[in-house]
Amino acid sequence: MGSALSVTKHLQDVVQLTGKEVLLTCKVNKDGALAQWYHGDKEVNNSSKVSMVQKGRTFELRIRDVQESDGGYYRVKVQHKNAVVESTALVQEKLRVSRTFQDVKATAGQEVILKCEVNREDVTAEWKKDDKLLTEGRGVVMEQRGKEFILKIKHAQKSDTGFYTCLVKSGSEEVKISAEVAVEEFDKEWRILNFSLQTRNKLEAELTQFRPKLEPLRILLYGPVGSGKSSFINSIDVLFKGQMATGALADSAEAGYSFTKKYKTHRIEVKGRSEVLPFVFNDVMGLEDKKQDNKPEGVAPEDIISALKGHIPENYMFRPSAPLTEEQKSYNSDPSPTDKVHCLVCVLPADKITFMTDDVFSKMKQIRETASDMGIPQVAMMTRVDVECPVAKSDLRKIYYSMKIKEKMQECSNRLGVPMNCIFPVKNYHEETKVVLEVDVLILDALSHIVNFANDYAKLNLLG
Ligand SMILES: Nc1nc2c(ncn2[C@@H]2O[C@H](COP(=O)(O)OP(=O)(O)O)[C@@H](O)[C@H]2O)c(=O)[nH]1
Ligand SMILES: [Mg+2]
Repeated sequence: MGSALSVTKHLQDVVQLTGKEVLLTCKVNKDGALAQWYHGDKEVNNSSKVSMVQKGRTFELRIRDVQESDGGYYRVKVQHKNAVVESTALVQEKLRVSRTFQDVKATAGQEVILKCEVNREDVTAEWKKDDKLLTEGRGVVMEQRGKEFILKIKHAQKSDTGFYTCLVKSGSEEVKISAEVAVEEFDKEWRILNFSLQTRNKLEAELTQFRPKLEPLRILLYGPVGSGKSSFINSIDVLFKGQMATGALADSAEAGYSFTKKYKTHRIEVKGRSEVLPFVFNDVMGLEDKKQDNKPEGVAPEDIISALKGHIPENYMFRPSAPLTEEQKSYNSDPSPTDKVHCLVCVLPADKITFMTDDVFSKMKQIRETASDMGIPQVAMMTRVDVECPVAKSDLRKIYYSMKIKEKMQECSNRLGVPMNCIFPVKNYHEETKVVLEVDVLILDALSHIVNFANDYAKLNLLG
C-alpha cells in the first residue's frame, strides 16, 4: 500500500526579469501520477509560450519570454488514483519602471505634474525632494492609480525647485525614478516699484495736486468686453475716495455681455474736496468678433477713431453696425481741445490675451495706427493679473518678479504693438471690502504715467 499521495517538492515563487524564462517544478511521492496546470483559473495548455513536462515523479512548467500578462498564481493539481494534491506559486515579472518622468522647467505659478508607472500593482511609493520625504499639503498632492504614481504641485513656486524621486517598493524589490524640477522666477524685480505707504501717498498727492496744461485731460479706455475697463475706473474712484464705491460700474462677468454703449465721461471726486480730478475717463467696449455667438458686436473702430478726434458727443449711444458720420446731427464737427482724447489706453485681461483672435487685434491696430498718426500717446493696461498669476494673487508686491506676468506683458506687446515700457499690469478692486496698499500703488503708478503722457501730448499738440 505505502503512504498517501503527497508533494515532496513544492512550487517556488519566482520573480523574473522580463523576457527571461521561468521554470516551475513540483515533485510527488508516487509514480504514475497525472498533473494539470492552472494559471489563475485557466487551465494551461502546451503552446509556444508554455510547455508542461513530466519526468517520473517530477512535473515541470516552463514559461518562455516572461511578460506582464504571464504574472500571477500558478497551480499544479496532481492526481494519483483517487487522491489529489496541489501546489501553488506566484510568478512575477521583476519590478521595473515602465514609464519615467522627465526634467521639468516651469515658470512660477504653473502646475507641475510628475507621472511614472511600474509594471506591478503590489507596490507602494514614496516621493522625495532632495532626499527629504515629501508630504501632502500646500498644493502638493500624491496619487496612486494602480501601477501609476502621480505627484502634482498645484502652483509651483521657486522654492519647489529640486531633485524629485519616486521610490517604488514591493517587499525587498525597489525601483527609483528621478528628475530635476526647475521653477523659474526672477531673482530681482525687473521693474522697480516701491510699495510703501509713502510712495502711495506721494503718487496720490502728485495726481490730486496736478495742474495740467489743459483741463480736463481725456483718457479713452478701450478693449474687449469684460477686460476690466469699468472696474479700472471704479478702482480709481475707490482709491481717491478712500472707500469702496457704492454705485459699482463694473458689469458682473457672468451677467451675459452687457456693455457700455453710451459715450459717458467719468469724473473722479477727491475725498474731502469739492473739486474733481483734472483728468476724465471714457470707456468704450470695442472690437468683438462679430461671428462669435452670444457676444455683442463692439463699437465700430470708426467710432473709436471719431472719439479720438472729439467728434463723439457726451451721452451718444453707439450703434455697432452704423458708425456716426459727419452728416448726422449729433456729430461734433467743431470739437474743443478738451473734447479730444489725450491718451489712448488699451485694456487687456491677462488671463484672456492668449485666447483673443487676430481679428480683434487687427481692429485694435487700425485704431492704434490712427492714434499714432495723430501723435496720441498709447498705453496698455493689463488687468486681472491675480486671475492669471498665483504669485501676483498671493502677493502683489512680487508682480515684477513673476515670469508669468512678464510673459503675458510680452504677449500684449507683441500682439498689440505697444512697447513693454508702456504696458502696466494692474489689479482692479472687484471683491475687496477695504482698500489695499499694493492695489493702490500699481494703479497710481500706471495712472501717473498715463496722465503725464496725456499732458505732454496736450502741451505739444493742442495748445497754441
Ligand atoms: N480678479 C479680478 N477680476 C477683475 C479685475 N478687473 C475686472 N475684474 C472682473 O472682470 C469682470 C469684467 O470687468 P468689467 O470692469 O465689467 O469689464 P469691462 O467690460 O471692460 O468694463 C468683472 O466681473 C470684474 O469684477 C481684476 O483685476 N481682477
Ligand atoms: Mg464696462
